[in-house]
Amino acid sequence: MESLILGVLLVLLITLPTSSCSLITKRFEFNVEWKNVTRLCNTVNVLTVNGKYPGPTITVYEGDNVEIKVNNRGPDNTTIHWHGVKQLRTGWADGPAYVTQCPITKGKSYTYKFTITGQRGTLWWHAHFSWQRATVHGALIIKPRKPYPFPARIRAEIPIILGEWWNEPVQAIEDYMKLTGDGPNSSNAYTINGLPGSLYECSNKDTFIQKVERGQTYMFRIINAALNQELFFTVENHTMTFVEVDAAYTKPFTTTAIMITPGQTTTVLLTTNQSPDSTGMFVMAARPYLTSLFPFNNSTSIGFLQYKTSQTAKLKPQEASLGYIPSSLPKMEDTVFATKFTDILRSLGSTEYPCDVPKQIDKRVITTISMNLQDCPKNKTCKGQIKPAKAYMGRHSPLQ
Ligand SMILES: [Cu+2]
Repeated sequence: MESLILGVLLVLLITLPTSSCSLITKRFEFNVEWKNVTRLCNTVNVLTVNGKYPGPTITVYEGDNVEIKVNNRGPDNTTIHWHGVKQLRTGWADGPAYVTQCPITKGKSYTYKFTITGQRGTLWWHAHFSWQRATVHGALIIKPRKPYPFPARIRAEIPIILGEWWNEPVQAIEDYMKLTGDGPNSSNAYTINGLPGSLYECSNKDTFIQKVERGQTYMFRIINAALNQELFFTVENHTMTFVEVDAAYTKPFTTTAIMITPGQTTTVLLTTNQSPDSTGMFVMAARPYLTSLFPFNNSTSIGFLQYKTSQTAKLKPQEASLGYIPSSLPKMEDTVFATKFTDILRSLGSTEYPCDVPKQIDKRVITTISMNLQDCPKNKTCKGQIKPAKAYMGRHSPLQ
């Protein structure tokens, strides 16, 4: 009898789901397809997901199973990478072409299946073939199953995707780079949610405006989808409280601006506690952090936070603060700010969300990364603006 009860218990244990194993499967469908998009008075046929630039936001809960069917309706190979998802026991669903999978060829489909385990916060997805990610990207938001570890009544969640825009197909830039050995051409504009903002030519109507109510706290889910640049981001007269990076909670800290690296994602809280003027507008702005000899785009993308007031409904973006860059936006070469900001970043490290890094060090490894310029080889024509650049990574492992 005892063995029968034990046997029944064993069967139940094997068949019942555990708390970490979700029965919920969220399904999405992505059509990778061309779409004409006009920015800076230039119309470019860009690759998109479901005709959207930036692409659709995926929202799931921690523990969910996720299935995304990707249909390749473009002419080239493609894959989608779920940036930052740990992919425990589903490495083949990660997405980098030729690394974890063969690319999805023209006209074919592939369904990515994975489970979100032990992560919550802001991540993103992007194409992982060639330079397609310049326009094929979007937010991947993981809602927590438990309450947030910070006190907040969130009025709304707002994805802020920082990106770059080129006035020509990115494939042409990549091809030219390969042909010449030169660095890639700079982008023509930075963007906030796909819009360059009114500081750029032809862009008054292509300016991101987020309507908010006064006296509320908003959760900004910020993603740096730029291909090459670290970016500063600020909102005029407001502070932001940093609470999470790359889907891991941080010790909260309050700042007037943030720095975010390409591929990085973060969540900040912003309270609308200012007294707006009659326009209701506050400028949000992004510009690169860069100290480089190479040619690059050092312009600024702006958008607006617009408080809902009785007068603001009729205002157009070009009527408010046109051409204004908030003083809280760090200057392009502000290494002091960038360093200070990075130094403050700490994981939450609470009992509930511990920072489990190995503390016993067996071997120390020093890695150096450098970039050099190489003269054009004899009897060859180098067309680049600069000498071809070569990146090196060396490793030196001293004895214990
Ligand atoms: Cu990525």
